[in-house]
Amino acid sequence: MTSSPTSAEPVPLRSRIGGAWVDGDGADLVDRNPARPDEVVAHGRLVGRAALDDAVAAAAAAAPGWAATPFPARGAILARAAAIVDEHAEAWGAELAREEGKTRAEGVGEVRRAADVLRFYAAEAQRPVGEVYASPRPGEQIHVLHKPVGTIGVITPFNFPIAIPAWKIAPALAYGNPVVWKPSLDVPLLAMRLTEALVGAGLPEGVLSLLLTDDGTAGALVEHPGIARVTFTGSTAVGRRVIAACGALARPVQAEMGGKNAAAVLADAELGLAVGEVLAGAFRSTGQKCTATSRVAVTETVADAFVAELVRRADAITVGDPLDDATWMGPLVSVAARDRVLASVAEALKRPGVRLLCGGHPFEDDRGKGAFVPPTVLELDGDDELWRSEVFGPVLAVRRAPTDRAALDLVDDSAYGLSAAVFTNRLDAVEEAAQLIDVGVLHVNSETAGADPHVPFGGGKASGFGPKEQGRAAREFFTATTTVYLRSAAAAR
Ligand code: UN1
Repeated sequence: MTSSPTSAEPVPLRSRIGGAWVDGDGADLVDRNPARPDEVVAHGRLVGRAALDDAVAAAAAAAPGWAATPFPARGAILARAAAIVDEHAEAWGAELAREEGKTRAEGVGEVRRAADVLRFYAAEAQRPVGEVYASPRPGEQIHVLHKPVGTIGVITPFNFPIAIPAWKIAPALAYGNPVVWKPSLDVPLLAMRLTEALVGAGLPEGVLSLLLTDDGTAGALVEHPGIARVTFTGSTAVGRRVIAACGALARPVQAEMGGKNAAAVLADAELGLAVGEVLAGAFRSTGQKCTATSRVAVTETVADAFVAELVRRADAITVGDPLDDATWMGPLVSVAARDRVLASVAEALKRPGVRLLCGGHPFEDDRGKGAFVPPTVLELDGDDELWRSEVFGPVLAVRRAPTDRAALDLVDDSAYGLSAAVFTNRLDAVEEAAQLIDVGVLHVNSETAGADPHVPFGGGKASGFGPKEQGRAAREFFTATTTVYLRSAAAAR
């Protein structure tokens, strides 16, 4: 592995409570580089329950003023934050790569994506803010107002340290709500950077608090009496606990959870394209996307050619330091994640009908000390745990199907329902896939991952709960409607 171009002093980490940056007084928070776990990227201490209460109180105090701030003025703050994020895209993208493990190019791309999201919601101020319906009664109109709901509890995962927070926090703020945010402790530095951008853009005191805190305090945030709604992205197991806690309180919740996304490669597919897209879907961000491609169903007539090319190209992927421009795939987020992924591959290989086509073993060179796992492809003869359970790493399972229709059925055969891809030029097969496959996002001739900022995102079944994210869909979750029957007294007489 080549050496890192930077290994700066650890950055001091701080939470933001109300209007102040605060050093925690709880447990140590050590943010390590998963490529070289000895290297500390950032360092600080956690805050606890008292900080949560302070943050919620500050949000409550700031809520009326923020709701009353004209929408265009709120939008202007988000637009300034977008500019600050863009200005720092290179530096923060490299920090993202160092703390999370995705490549520098992906890190910079993600930071720019966060800026795009902020700009989208800044522009919400220029779009309609409600609806007007005709009334059956003379002299009356029916207006539907979309109003702020109160303080939003935001819980975000490690895998998109700035983009996912942006697409929750930007709409929450745009529609007039304060935010109390608990990010993944694997990526506190980028959480601090997004907060810096929003504070630097002039967000009033108390409107956004960032809590670098433990899971216990995150649970208390979900149930805190001062929180109006909760938006969560993370695993299905944790998401279900968040949904249950909110359900008991009749508190609206938006949960974006796991995936077991599949691609169908049909008999007429352009195989070079399909291989490239499946590799990107499976191995970009080291497979750590809820939208990652972790299964492929390929129609028998093209299976030999597809699998041979897939394995040849997977084996040729350059795995190494995310800051090295020659690297195509970096490490997993942590050594613990590496051990978990390698163990699930080793377990799978003990079962009949599971064959390793490439990867699957730890690296024996320097990379063995880091959180690296090689791109791993396995072929399954039939149903297997690997077809059902999310691994959240660079592990791809392939199955052959006797017909195109059988390949689509295999794609739909999942408890999850986030994303799918189909490779074909047949319009009737696209139509069949769209009707048949129960997913929130379907890609035709492109990888299962990816989400543009202006269109709805999210899935069903074990993948998602509550209103969709992104674009205008977000408004449903971050506002409450009041239907106003509006009649003048003169018309009523
Ligand atoms: C993408 O595919 O670019 O946690 C976005 C995740 C999703 C976002 C995926 N919420 O991976």
